[in-house]
Amino acid sequence: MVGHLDLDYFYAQVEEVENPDLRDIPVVVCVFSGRSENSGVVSTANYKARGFGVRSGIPITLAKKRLDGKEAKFVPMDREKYRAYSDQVMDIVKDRVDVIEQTGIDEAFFDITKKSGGDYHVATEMVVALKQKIFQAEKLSCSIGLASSKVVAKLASDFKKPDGLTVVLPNKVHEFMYGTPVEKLYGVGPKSAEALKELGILTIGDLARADIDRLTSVLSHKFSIYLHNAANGIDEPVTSTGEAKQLSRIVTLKRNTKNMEEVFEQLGPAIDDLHKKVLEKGLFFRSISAIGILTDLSIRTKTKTLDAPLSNLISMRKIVRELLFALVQETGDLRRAGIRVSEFSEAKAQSSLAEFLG
Ligand code: DGT
Ligand code: CA
Repeated sequence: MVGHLDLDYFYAQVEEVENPDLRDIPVVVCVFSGRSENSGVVSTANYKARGFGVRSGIPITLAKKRLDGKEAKFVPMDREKYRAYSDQVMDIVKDRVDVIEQTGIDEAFFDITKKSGGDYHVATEMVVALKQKIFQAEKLSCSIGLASSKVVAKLASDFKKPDGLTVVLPNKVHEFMYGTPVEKLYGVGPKSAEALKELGILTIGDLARADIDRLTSVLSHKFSIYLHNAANGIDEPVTSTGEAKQLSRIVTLKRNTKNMEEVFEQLGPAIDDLHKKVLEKGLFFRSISAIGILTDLSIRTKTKTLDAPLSNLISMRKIVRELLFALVQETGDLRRAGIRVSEFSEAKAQSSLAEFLG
């Protein structure tokens, strides 16, 4: 019982969450190269903007042309911010599945065979609840595919977007996959699609029925076997990508400022929240950072590495305060501020170390 979760128009959706006025207009997340005012490419866009032909990878100038005369918003990409949302979503998923394998900032496979008892009805209900939880906690929608293997789940999550849920029962796998163009299959890039086309293989069904020897005439043996299995809905199991290596929280300040007290006060709830998370997970951390995002959206951090792992709130607040103090000495006004902890160790191992140290 495998799921694939993909957050919808992720970067643009985060921008909508932070500024709900954007929900009704085209939103374009841009990677400005800085060479001239509009040079750079589109990272992603919301569905309103996609309706006007705005896509990932097109030049910003072209996107502006396509949205000419429309009330649209062009925002600079802010990966640190998207990372914080992603961490929070993945945390929610982790708590509700057996194993999670994160494959990108906005997507992950998960296995819920044990938690659902292998029953598709139960699993479907669990996935519905998961989508609701993510929406309630982060205001983000996602699309999920549920199936018997990763390749099928991945195709299923892509089947209905945004806010989709597609369940492919084991006896429907062939029907679901066979008519789909082969380039939609996980792992098939434009080059291999071209090679397969030479053999007359256009759909996943063609690939599933093809002789492996024919495939090895244009592709490597290993890849041929992978593809043939994948086309038949067979894939590797979900392998854990492990616990998060860092946890962070970022807040947007009420106004741009470098006043230390003002920033620290607004950061307070985020520190409390992060501390709660650290406790829940039973973790200790050795590295702690204050993050400042300036008005030009550049990011500055100050990090402290501790001699001994820590998890207590008072120390956390004190250190963040020190780091923040050092940070604002070197910057202009901050627009957003945050905190990050990393280099985790588990509480249990640490308590014995603490005992040892007396
Ligand atoms: P969707 O189709 O609703 O899942 O839309 P996205 O925007 O989530 O698209 P996806 O899942 O392919 O990519 C996840 C994020 O990765 C996306 O929000 C922005 C970023 N991204 C995707 N393609 C590009 C690209 O060509 N350039 C850059 N800079 N970023 C990209
Ligand atoms: Ca996505």
